[in-house]
Amino acid sequence: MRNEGLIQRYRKFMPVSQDTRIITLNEGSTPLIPAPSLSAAIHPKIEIWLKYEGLNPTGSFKDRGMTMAITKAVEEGYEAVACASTGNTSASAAAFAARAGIRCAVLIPEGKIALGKLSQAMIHGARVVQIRGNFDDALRLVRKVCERYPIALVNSVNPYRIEGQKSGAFEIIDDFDGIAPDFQAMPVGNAGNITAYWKGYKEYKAAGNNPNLPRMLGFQAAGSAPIVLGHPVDKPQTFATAIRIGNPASWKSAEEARDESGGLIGMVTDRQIKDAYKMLAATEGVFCEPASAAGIAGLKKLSENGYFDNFEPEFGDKLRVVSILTGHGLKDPDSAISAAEEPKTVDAEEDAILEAIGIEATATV
Ligand code: AN7
Repeated sequence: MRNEGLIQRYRKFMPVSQDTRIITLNEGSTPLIPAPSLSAAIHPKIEIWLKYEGLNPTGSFKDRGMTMAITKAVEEGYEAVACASTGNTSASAAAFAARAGIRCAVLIPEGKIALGKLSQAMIHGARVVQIRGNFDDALRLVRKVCERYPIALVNSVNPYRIEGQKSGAFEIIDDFDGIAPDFQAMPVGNAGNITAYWKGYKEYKAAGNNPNLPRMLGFQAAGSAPIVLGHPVDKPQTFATAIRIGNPASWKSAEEARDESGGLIGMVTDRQIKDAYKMLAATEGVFCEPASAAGIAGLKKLSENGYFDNFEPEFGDKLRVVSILTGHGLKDPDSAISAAEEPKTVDAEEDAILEAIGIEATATV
């Protein structure tokens, strides 16, 4: 059947009526890819699957929430939307607003968003404002402006964003023929996504689709880990700019997801994130952006600390773990180029090429 987007696919779980004009880019239905090399490298008892959210239309999971948020903004008569963003929300908001034919303004922290994301917001025609401050400053400001003017706020504090994003959990359960994974690992920034997935798993269970629920494993970057530290971080730092957030809006509901599921929210260093980012690309052929690799970095850390030794699989012979790869690697080419080996430049001659590739010039096939 043709993919008509996630609102249509999961219509009975979405706040729409017969008359709602659905604004969609055919988002969702992203692949769940097995990761045998990573699984073997991380723990013999676990089976890791990658939910490749980078294959959404604007290259990140934000499209799930945005189709819903923009659909409702249009239904409620708004002619403009706005958001604060570390990049992906702005790209998605700009695209869906363009599709709906309404205006969009985005506030981003100056100099701290990946090139691909900035290019998206610009080409879709959003009014892009860079502020001399961080994401938390931007969110505070845009909330104020949207309270005062007829502009819909499309950050994940908008409840429709969560409604759309919960569809990721439905897809995972459907792909596993009605069983939720034992664990779900993911990055945590503003904490909307962990909130949404947990809501999705619970709602789908209540509707009789899955008998079980996963333990939610969220990971923040060590320089931006307010939930782990238990207090806001004034000057959040991390090379994973998508999750450079010091005061998450959905802090409380992230803690609920953690506690109700029997999971945890931990932190990983930039070094650990970078290693996981390279490992995903080099051993599984899956290219995600740095923040997205925080889930895999976290799994590796937990495994090294003996965490998985405490659990036995309930279904099947391995513990099933889904890691949400929230954004595509092409969002942030600068990070890839700086993390990988530089290309060699040689003369246009056979010998020079063979030497550069590492083949003996005298060898014959
Ligand atoms: C790739 O775009 O907050 O915990 O403004 O882009 O739901 O915030 C992005 C967040 C993870 C964290 N991975 O998700 C924004 C923004 C990627 C992201 C997160 C983001 P939340």
